Amino acid sequence: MKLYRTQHGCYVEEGGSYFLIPNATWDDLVVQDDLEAFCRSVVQGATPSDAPSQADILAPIQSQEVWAAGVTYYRSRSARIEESKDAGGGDFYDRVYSAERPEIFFKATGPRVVGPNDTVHIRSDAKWSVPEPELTLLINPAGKIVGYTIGNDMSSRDIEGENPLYLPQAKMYDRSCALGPCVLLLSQPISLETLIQIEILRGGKPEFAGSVQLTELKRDPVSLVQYLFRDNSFPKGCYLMTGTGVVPPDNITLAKGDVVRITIGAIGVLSNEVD
Ligand code: DO4
Ligand code: MG
Repeated sequence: MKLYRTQHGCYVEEGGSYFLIPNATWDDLVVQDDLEAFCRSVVQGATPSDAPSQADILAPIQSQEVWAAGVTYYRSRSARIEESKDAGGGDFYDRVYSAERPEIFFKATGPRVVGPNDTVHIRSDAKWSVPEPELTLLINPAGKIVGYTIGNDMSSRDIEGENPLYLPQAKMYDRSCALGPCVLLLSQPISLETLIQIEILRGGKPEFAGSVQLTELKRDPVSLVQYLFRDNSFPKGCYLMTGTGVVPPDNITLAKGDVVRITIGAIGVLSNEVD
């Protein structure tokens, strides 16, 4: 089952049919004790609605905060060591990769997040910007993972590489985060065979393509959530991005007009133009 937030309300998709959920905001859904059971009750005996149009699909977020885990894949560890070596920051990334405590940082509020029909943004003071394709967890207020979406953790690598203390500026700015197109509701963990694929298209042609399988994720999503919820409460639930395992080669930087397409088979495709 998938959940969509649109201009005309929230929909459950089940077996290719769409069901409008009457009088429910996105926040109302995320705070359900058992969201999957609630959505099943919406579908049972209901008449399907027309499918929402692609143009009406919004980012699946309202009051939720977005947090992100970092250096959870070996590829991310190596790329950060390399980008920060002149600044003497490399050792931190190696240590956090194997430490018990993960790197978790605040990424975005709802208004800074874009959905599939909006543009992601490159900071005006950045010279080296990349997308980060990340499996993203939807977590309810009780700390349970209730679903999965696709995330793009837009990052300014030159700013982050200059000094690790600049991380918040490299990561958090308007339209630095894309989520969507929907949330896949799953009460069991998503398959480790899940493949995360990314393409950067320039003038319609592939400029970069890469992929990673979830088996490469060093941290268990449940343990990342437990760290996030230590002494932290989320009355409207939250999102946690689980880190990137794909980093483009160092000569690639995003440019205005590029299109970033991220695919996770069981969820869908998150496509955003860059501006
Ligand atoms: O430590 C810097 C950011 C790491 C990150 O965003 C990632 O690994 O995905
Ligand atoms: Mg990231």
